[in-house]
Amino acid sequence: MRAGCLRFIAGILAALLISSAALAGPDPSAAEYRSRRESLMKQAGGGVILLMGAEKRLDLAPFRQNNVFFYLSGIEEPGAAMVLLPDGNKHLLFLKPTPESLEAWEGPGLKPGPETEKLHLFDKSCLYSELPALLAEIVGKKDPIFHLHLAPEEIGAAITDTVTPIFEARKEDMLDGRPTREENLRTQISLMFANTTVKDVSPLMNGMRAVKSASEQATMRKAAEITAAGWDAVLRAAAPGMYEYQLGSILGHECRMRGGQDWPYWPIVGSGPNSLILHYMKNIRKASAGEIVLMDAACGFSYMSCDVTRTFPISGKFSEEQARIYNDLLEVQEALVAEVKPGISLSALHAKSEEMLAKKGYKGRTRHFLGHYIGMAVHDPGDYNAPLAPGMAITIEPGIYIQEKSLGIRIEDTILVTETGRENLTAGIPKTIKDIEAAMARD
Ligand SMILES: [Mn+2]
Repeated sequence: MRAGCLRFIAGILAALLISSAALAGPDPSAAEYRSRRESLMKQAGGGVILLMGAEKRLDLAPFRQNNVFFYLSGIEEPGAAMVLLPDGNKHLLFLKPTPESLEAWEGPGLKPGPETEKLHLFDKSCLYSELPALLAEIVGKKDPIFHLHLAPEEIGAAITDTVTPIFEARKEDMLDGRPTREENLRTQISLMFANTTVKDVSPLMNGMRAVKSASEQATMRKAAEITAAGWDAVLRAAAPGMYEYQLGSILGHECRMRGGQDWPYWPIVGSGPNSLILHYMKNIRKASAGEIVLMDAACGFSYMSCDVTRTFPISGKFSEEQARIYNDLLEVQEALVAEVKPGISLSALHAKSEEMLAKKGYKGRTRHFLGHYIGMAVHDPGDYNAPLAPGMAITIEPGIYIQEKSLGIRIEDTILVTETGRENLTAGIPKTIKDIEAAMARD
């Protein structure tokens, strides 16, 4: 195996390789993953791109690939790495096959070889243990520019917004001080190769992920569709005396029954005073008659997220006061959704939201920004001041929070920006008082 990989690298250096255009894989999505890698290489403009997949999990839960590695390969295998060589357009995959002693427990896993290369449209696959020696071969005689992904990897429900401050605090802790996995890789590469320039591909990756391809849009629609089925079950089942976790569990069950495997974020199910806690995730309280439930919960599908909030009366009927405030918010939310189109920014939409809510008497009652980008991560990275473009996806989620009334209301939809305006992916989930009450009245 080692000799084969080294010979392959020698071939690259001599520029004697066959064109990759002749390759054809049996998995149609493999071609899209390959073209994403090619696009990244083009944007990087030379040098070696080295990207690490997620490591084997420490718990007994199914493996989940990090978003960037999945975006570029579709491969779900612990401990994989890829090396992309823009000069010559060569894609190398490195794998840590399951040891034979563990195959009976974990299954065979993905092994290096022609089958894997054909399936995933890589030019060569090798053992991960060969990677350091191969890098030395590649870099030894060439311009040592390395492109690494230096932003912390996102896995599952992890989002950069929340992960970054956790890692910062860890670095500042005198009893800890650990660098991130990415910073550590940068250090290791700098120790292995003298005079190395390291560049960060995170901004390029963020830019690519921001605009959803047709297949990504279809996956987001699917996530929204199963989310809607879950919400239908939640609204039918909701009744006084239910625990918050039971409402979340119903949504989760309906999603799993339809092939959604992971939460894009843990459900937030706040009844009564808990409706005021923006990221309340304990979900342990019993909802009592007359109370509002703010439920921010949705399904993921195949590494794409959905994000929905609905606020409903646990008894099935809004009180007069709840209805008045709810309708004020709904009017603003619907007006803002109608404003979504290419050219406008999330910041501009947020300013409009604050202005409209202030006019209705809710100045100081909003607690958060209007929305965020969404995609593989529920909060996809992106610039809130940049104009929206077709193919981008965002949430619109204004909220009103009145502490002294123990009342929090938020209404949130996942919106795809189109050429001419928007497609509200979650429009099918009841949102008007009439529709919510009708959905809750059914058996
Ligand atoms: Mn959201």
